[in-house]
Amino acid sequence: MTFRRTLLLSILAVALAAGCKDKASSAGGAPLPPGAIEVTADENGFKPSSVTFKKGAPASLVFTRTTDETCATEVVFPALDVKKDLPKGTAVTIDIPTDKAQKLTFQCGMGMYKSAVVID
Ligand SMILES: [Cu+2]
Repeated sequence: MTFRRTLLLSILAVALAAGCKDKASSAGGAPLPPGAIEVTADENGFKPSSVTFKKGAPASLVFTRTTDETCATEVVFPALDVKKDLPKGTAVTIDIPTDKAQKLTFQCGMGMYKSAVVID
């Protein structure tokens, strides 16, 4: 009884560890395209709250929402007329135009969390 229980627990532990490893490699293992910057949406808003891209270079933001405790379930770029849902745990890529120097903002659906994208 005790032995079987120990065995079961160790099998479970191995399975969990393997599961974690798989998750980490699929999430962190995918290489970001050139010019991509990761942005996290959590209970404090967007992180980083300000990013800078070089004019003329490829640029994109890869958003991942990490919690349900946030209003940032979508991201809005008013100047680009872009609005995208941010499903929890799913990377959402938004291409940033860098043809001219400018400052863009992105924000949550209600405009509470605001962040800046500077192209220069
Ligand atoms: Cu909000």
